Amino acid sequence: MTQFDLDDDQRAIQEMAQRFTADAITPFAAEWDEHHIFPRDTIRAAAELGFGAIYVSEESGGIGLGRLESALIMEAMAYGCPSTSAFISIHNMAAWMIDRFGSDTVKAKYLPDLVSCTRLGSYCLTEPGSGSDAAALKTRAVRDGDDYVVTGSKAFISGGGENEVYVVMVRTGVEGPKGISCLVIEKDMPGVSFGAQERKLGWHSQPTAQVNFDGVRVPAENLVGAEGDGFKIAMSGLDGGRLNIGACSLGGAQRCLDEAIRYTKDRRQFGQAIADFQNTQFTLADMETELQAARALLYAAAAKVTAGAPDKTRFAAMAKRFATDTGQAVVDRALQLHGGYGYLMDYPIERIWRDLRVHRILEGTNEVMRMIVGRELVRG
Ligand code: FAD
Ligand code: 2MC
Repeated sequence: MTQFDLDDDQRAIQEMAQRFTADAITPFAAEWDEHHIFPRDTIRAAAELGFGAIYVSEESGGIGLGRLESALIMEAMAYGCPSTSAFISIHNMAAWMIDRFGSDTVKAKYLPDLVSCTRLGSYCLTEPGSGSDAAALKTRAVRDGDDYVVTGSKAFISGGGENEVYVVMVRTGVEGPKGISCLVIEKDMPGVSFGAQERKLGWHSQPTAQVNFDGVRVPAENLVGAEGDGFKIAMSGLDGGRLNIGACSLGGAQRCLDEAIRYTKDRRQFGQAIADFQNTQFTLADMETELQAARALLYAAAAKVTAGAPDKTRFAAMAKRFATDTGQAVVDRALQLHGGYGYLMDYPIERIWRDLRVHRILEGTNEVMRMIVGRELVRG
C-alpha cells in the first residue's frame, strides 16, 4: 500500500508548508487580493524554508527535492493563496532551468540570489503574437562579440516590472523550435522596459506585465544551455510548472471544499442545516471524489517527472488539465453551496474562483494539454 501514500519525509514537508501557510499566508491573502499587494517579504520568508528553490540541486543551494514534494508545498500554500503560491512556482521553474541547464558561470551569477529570493525570477516565453504556438516566437538575439543584442517583446510576464531576473526564450537561428535559445536578462540592463501592469480578473497578489527589449546587450555567458536548445529547456521547465499549477488548483479547491462543509453545517434553511439536504451531501461527495482523483493523477505525474519517465510530459499535461478543470468545478460548487454569501468578498470562495480561472489558460491552455496528450496517442 505504501506506494499510494506519502512517506514520513513527505508528510513532514507537507506539514511544514501547511504551518507556514496558516501563519504567513492565509490571514493576509484577502487583503493582498483586494489591495493588489505583492507580498515580497512573505516570499522571502518562504525562501528561508527552501521554497524558493525546491528542486534546485543542493550543490547550487536549493533543497533538491522531487516534483511530488514540490506539488505538496504548492498545494499547501495555495490553500491560503493560489496566486502567491503560483508566483513562487514560476520563480522555482526559472531557477531550476538555470540550475539544470546553465553553465557554472551563469549558475554562480544568479542562483545564490534566486535561492534566497533576494532576487526573483520570471519565465518569458509568450509574446503578443505567439501564445499557444510558442515556437513561433520572434524576439531576436543577434550575437555581437561577447554579447547578444536582444530586441522584441514578451507578453503577460508574471513578475514583469517587479522581478530582477528574466529567463527569456529568444530566436538566435532558424524559424521554429530549433532556432530558439534561452538567455538570462536582468531588469536593469539598458534597453529593458515594461508595459503597464495588466488589470486582471484574479492573481491580484502578483504583477503581470509586458517586458520589452530594445537592443539590450546581454553577455553571451548568460546563455542557458547551447544555442538552439531553448525550446526544449522551456518545455522541460513547463513539465514541472504545469504540475505545480495543477497543485495550486487542488490546494485552492480543497480550501473551498473545507469552507463549504463548515458553512453548510452551520447555515439553516427550511428548519434544518443545509448540510442535511441530500443535494448538499451528494455535491460534497462529488467534490471530494473528484479532488481525490485529480490529486492521485497529479502525484503520479509528479513521480514520473522526478524519475524522468519517457511519458512524463504527457502525464504532466493530463494532470494539469484535469487538476485545473476539476479545481475550478469544485470551487464553483462550493460557491453555489454558499448561496449569495459565496459571491461576497466576506468569504474566500470568490477570490479562489477568480484565481483558479487562469490556471486553465496559462502554462499552456487546457486545449494545448489535450493536444499534447491526443497527438501522442495517435502517433504511429
Ligand atoms: P491563444 O494561443 O491565442 O489561444 C486562444 C484560444 O485558442 C485558447 O482557447 C486556446 O486554447 C485556443 N487554441 C490555440 N491554438 C489551438 C489549437 N491548436 N487547437 C485548439 N485550440 C487552440 N506567459 C509566459 O511566458 N510567462 C508568464 O509568466 C506568463 N504569465 C501569465 C500570467 C497571466 C495572468 C496570464 C493570463 C498569462 C500568462 N502567460 C505567461 C501567458 C500564457 O501562457 C498564455 O496566455 C497562454 O499560453 C495562451 O496563449 P494566448 O493567450 O496567446 O492564447
Ligand atoms: N521536454 C523536452 N523537449 C520537448 C518537450 C518537453 N516537454 N516538448 C517538446 N519538446 C521538444 C520536442 O521533442 C521537439 O524536439 P525534436 O524535434 O528534437 O523532437 C521540439 O521540442 C519541438 O516540439 P514540438 O514538435 O512538440 O513543437 P510544437 O511547435 O508542435 O509545439 C506545443 C508544442 C504546442 C506543445 C508547445 O508550443 C506548447 O507547449 N505551447 C503552449 C505554450 C505554453 O505552455 N506557454 C506557457 C507560457 S509560461 C506561463 O504561462 C506562465 C504562467 C509562467
